[in-house]
This record gives sequence, C-alpha cells and structure tokens, in this order.
Amino acid sequence: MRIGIVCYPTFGGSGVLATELGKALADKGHSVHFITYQQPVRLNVFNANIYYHEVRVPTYPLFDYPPYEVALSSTMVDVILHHDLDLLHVHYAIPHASAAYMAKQIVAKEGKNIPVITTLHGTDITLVGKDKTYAPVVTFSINESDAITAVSANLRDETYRSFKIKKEIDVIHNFVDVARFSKKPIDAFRRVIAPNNEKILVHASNFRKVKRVQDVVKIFAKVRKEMPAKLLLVGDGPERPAMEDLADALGVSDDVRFLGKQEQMEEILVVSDLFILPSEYESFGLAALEAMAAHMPVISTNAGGLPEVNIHGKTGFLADVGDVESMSAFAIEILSDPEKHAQFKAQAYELACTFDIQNVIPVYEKLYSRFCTMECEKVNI
Ligand code: GMT
Repeated sequence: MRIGIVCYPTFGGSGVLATELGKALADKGHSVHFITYQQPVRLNVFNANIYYHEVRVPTYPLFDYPPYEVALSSTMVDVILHHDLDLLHVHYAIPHASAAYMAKQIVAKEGKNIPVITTLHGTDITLVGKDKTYAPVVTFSINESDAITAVSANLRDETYRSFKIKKEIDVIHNFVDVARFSKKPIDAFRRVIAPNNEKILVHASNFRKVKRVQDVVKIFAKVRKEMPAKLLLVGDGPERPAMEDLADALGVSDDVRFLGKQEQMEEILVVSDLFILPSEYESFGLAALEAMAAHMPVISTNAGGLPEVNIHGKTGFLADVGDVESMSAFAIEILSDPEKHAQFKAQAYELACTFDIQNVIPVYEKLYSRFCTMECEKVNI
C-alpha cells in the first residue's frame, strides 16, 4: 500500500510510535510517506520505501501565528495526489485529524477518495483536546475519520467519556521492537555511570508537569538513603530546573545525571536496573514498555493505561499518583533482593514480548486492508 503518516517529529511517544510503525511497514514493502515539519527523530535509517515530505510554513508579517494547519493540509493534498496514496494515518488528533479532514475534502473534488485513520495518543484527548478552545474541532474531526484507534483501553474509554464520539474506537496497543531493546549491555558504559556498581535508576520523558518528575527525584533520594545508587534522567522539558533544585535540596545531585534527549535509548536502558514513571496520567507509557523490553522492572503510578502495561507484582509495582512512600518502598524491595530483581527483570521482558512490533504491525495492516481497494491489494499487498 501507499501510506501517508502524519505525526509530530519530536521525541514524544506519539512521534516515536508513528515513526517506528512507518519504518516497519516500509520493511514489509509498503511505501510510506511521512508528512511533518521536521525529519522525525527516529527516522534515522535509509529505506527506499520511505519518503519524507516537509511541511513548510511560510511566514508573513501579518501572521502572529503562522497557519501550520493550512500548510499541513496543503502538503497532504500534494502528497496524496502526486503519490496516489491509498490512505492517511494521522497520529495525535490536534491538528492532524482536522488537517486530514480538510485534505480529504479537497482531494474528493479531484475525484480521489482518501481514507483517514486517526490514532489517539493521550494528551490530544486528556489534556489539550478537552480544552474548550479545541474540543468542537477535535470531536468533529475524530468523528469524520474513517477509523479511530486508541493506544489503550483506558484512552478509548476516556475519549468516549470526554467527547461525543459516534464511531467505534479500536484499541491497538503501542508496541516495541524487542530485538532492538534487548541487546547485550555494554559493560564499559555501566562502569562509567556506576563505577562502584551502584544501582542505576532511570526516568525518561519530556519533563512536563503531567510526568511528576519531582516525584522521580524524591523516590531516588529515598532509595539512595538505603543503598548506593545513581539516577539517569533522559529527556528535557520545562520541569528540569525544578528537578535540579530538588536534587540539590535533597542532597543527591552528585548522583543524578541529566543525559538530555537521547536517540539510542536502548543503550542506556540495557545497563540500568529500574525504571521510574510516576506520571499523573499516561494513556499507555511507551517509555515503560521500552524499558521492560530491555529487561527492566518498572515502578509507576496506576494512572490511565499504565496498568495495561505494567503488571503489579509481576513486571514491577504500581501505586497511587503522588504516593512517593510506596513507590520508594517498592523500588527498595526490588533492588535490595537480587533474586527478586532477576525474577522481575525476566517477567518484565516476557510481558514486553507480547507487545512486540512483529505482533502489532499485522493488526495495523488488517485495519488498513479494510480501506484497501482491489487495485491496491493487487499491486501492493
Ligand atoms: O507523554 C507525552 O507527553 C508525550 C505524548 C505524545 O503524544 O507524544 O505521549 C502520549 O503518547 C504515547 C504514545 O502513544 C503514550 O505512550 C503516552 O502515555 C502518552 N502520554 C500521555 O498520555 C501523557
């Protein structure tokens, strides 16, 4: 098939998922056209089946706010018509679903039908989308999509609760390339981070309020009191200064390393011992799944879709949002018992395997095939 993928090109989970999906589809012989304003961060491979179309937003002195959505729709129209796309798969509703709706109407005038699939990722529904400034357009464009998917059952239910959605929402869980994340650890890297074989705790996110990153530092400080340990913080975002201040105040800043945004997450994860994700909400928690694929147990909250990924007492532990005490106690329990740690590592990996990319790509292909004409079936799949 010839598939257009629209996503945010940044380190956020939705962009990562969309890019990995596109790469996997291209490996299976589909032509994949990424439409976005920058080369997606995980689009770091050459594949003759992958095309990248940059959305350019010309500025003009009149525009205090350059009209990205208009530029995006126009680019979609151009790519749909020139590459005769079979469908558009947009990730994150705002503004991708409404831009796709506009593009769909425009190409219809040229006699071209383009099915639009919208995948909801989380904050497009639970935070930004709910805002009444956006809600009418979000509701309309989700309803106008030919198919809607959500990355967890929790997000599907949240969407039904928050918007008047008249269509069925399919749940297709996020996935991970287990082979990539379960590589052999590079011992030299571990020795640099933890020269005295300290335990390594990791958190990765965009350091926004919803991630409750101060709780990561508080949990680490409690663990640090009980055993030698290091904390690796991957990513960047608005809460970083507050985290630095807190690490200072709690006297642990010497054991906390900010690594910034990282493309080779797997190299960090495979040398580490425990992943911490104390978010206020996660529709899914892709970062936790990637950690589990690297044999890491996860300590997280039980918010949103996290219980669909992290199983309490099996792949890690869950606690209520803000319950730093319990999350610290669970972290100490796992890290101070090598046998238990090994058991949780194995169980985390085993569960991650059920979300392996090889299992989930066919589910998307099956969804696409609902919209595939006889002609595209003959030519492409
Ligand atoms: O977590 C973020 O703030 C980034 C956001 C995104 O859209 O890039 O992540 C959301 O989508 C991910 C991929 O589907 C999910 O794994 C994250 O749980 C979800 N984040 C939230 O719901 C807060």
